[in-house]
Order: sequence, then C-alpha cells, then structure tokens
Amino acid sequence: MSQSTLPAADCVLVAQEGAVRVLTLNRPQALNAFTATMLAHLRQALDDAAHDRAVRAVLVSGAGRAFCAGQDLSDPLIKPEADQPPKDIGHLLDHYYIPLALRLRSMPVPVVCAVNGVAAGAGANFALGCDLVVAAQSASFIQAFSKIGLIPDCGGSWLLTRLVGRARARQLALLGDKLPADQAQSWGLIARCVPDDQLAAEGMALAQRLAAMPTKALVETRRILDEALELNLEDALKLEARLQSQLGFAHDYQEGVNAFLDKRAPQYKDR
Ligand code: T3D
Repeated sequence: MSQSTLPAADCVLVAQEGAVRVLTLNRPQALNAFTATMLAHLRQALDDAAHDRAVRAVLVSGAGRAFCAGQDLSDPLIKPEADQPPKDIGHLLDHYYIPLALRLRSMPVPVVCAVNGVAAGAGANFALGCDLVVAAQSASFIQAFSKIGLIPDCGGSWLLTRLVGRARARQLALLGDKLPADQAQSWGLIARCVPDDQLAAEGMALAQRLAAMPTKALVETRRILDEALELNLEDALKLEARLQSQLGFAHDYQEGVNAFLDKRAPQYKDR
C-alpha cells in the first residue's frame, strides 16, 4: 500500500496509510527528545487525526535509533541558566504534557505505539499511554526522572502501578534503570516485543487490524478498563450495562451480528 505524505511540521511527520494515520517523531539527532514546539505539533497531529473521520487508528513511532528521550533538557524553556533564578517547569507540564496525555486518552480511535529504540522519561510514558505498545527487541524503557531530581510525569505516576504493580513500579521509578523490551513484555508493561526487523510491519499490522474493527466499541473498552479500576463491582456492572446499551443502538453492533449470521465479513463504519 502506498504511503502519502501530508503537510506537517518537520519534527512530527504525518502520513496516511489506508485508514491508519502514521505519526513519526522526527528529531533523531536528539533521540527525538520533546521540545515545546514538538509537543505542540504532536498534540496538533493527534487533534487532526481525531477530527478526520477517514482515520480509524493511529500509529506512532520514532525516526532513527530512538523512540524518544523525553523532555529535551536543552530547551530554553526549562534549561537552567547560571545567575538566573530557576524556571517554573510546572508551566511545561500544564501547557504541554497534561493536554498531550489527556488527548491520547480521549482519542476517538485506538492508538498503537511502535517503540523502535530507547523510550525515556516523558517519551516512555507517552508510549505507555497508547492503547497497544509493540517494541523492537533492541528497544528499552527508562523512567529517567529520578536521575535528574524529578518524579514520573506525562501520566507515569498513574500508569506505572496499574501496569506492573507496586513493587515493579517503584523499582522502575526510583532506580531509573533501563528495562529491556523483552522484560517489559514479560512484566506486562507492553503488549509485544518483536525482532527489530519486524517492528514496522507488526506495528502497521496491529493498527490496520484495529482500524477494521468497531471503533466505538474499542474506545469504550479503553474507557471501561480504566474506569472500572476505580469502581466497586456493582458500579462497574452498571457502567458496563450503560455503555453496552449505547453500543447496542449503534450501526456497528447491528452490522457485527448481521455479518456473523450471514457468514460474511463485517463492514464497520461508526467512529
Ligand atoms: O523540565 C522538565 O524536565 C520537566 C519534564 C520532564 C519530562 C522528562 O522527560 S524528564 C526526563 C528527560 N530525559 C532524560 O533525562 C533522558 C536523557 N537522556 C539519556 O539519559 C540518554 O540520552 C539515553 C539513555 C536516552 C540514551 O543514551 P545513549 O547513550 O544511547 O545516547 P546519548 O549519547 O546520551 O544521546 C545522543 C544524543 O542525544 C546526545 O547529543 P549529542 O551529544 O550527540 O549532540 C544527547 O545529548 C542527546 N539527547 C539525549 N537525550 C536528550 C538529548 N538531548 C536533549 N534532551 C534529552 N532528553
């Protein structure tokens, strides 16, 4: 299938392959570390994908040998300067990381992350915030924050314990050691670890597969899996019933059942 390149800022490349919007973090000389400009473009690219009804899944990856080294520590917005008072780095979180993490969580389509190399700091937590994470064998995840005197951000404080439990979350966040992709998979931090030369194909295959599925049901599945963690059983059952009732009125449920009964492939279109 041909990949057409759409207009975009250089630091985040945007392309379309079938119903999949492909976003590539593109500052390989700095291991795709996030500058404020890049964070703004990434959020805009996610907004654009969310608003384009031709998009049924998003695939995010990185250019070069890394996925993303987290916040660019040389960005003038946060870089400490001699003889100047410390800068308020909370500003960066309020204006860039919080909206980015929330945008990811509220995407109306599933988001697959193909982690092609090291994912550190906010780069790791942005990846882990995606719906399905597939990583190359040579990739790794680093909660680099403690090494520079910070706490996990970009959703890390919320995600880590949920993904790997208290002991492993603390080990990752306190020590800031590199977790190889195969161990990340065996710990349940990510969905899959694949040979390096299969990453691009595997990421695209997952995204294409999700793009052909009933999008609304996938997005509500994401929602209930997160929300149910905070609920007691009875409230979770009630939320299941409410969402199931809504989905039951949608085209895709009617189509799924009819296709099953007709012994044909379903054609889903809700978003
Ligand atoms: O203000 C705030 O900080 C709040 C927000 C926080 C969110 C965060 O993400 S905090 C965490 C920030 N990230 C880090 O602390 C990771 C820093 N990077 C590293 O520890 C290492 O680079 C890696 C373990 C990721 C990879 O190591 P390695 O040996 O494979 O590569 P390298 O040689 O260290 O890096 C290659 C180049 O990328 C190098 O530039 P050069 O010397 O070739 O010109 C290096 O400076 C640059 N680079 C890597 N990470 C960053 C970076 N430049 C700017 N910011 C980075 N985060």
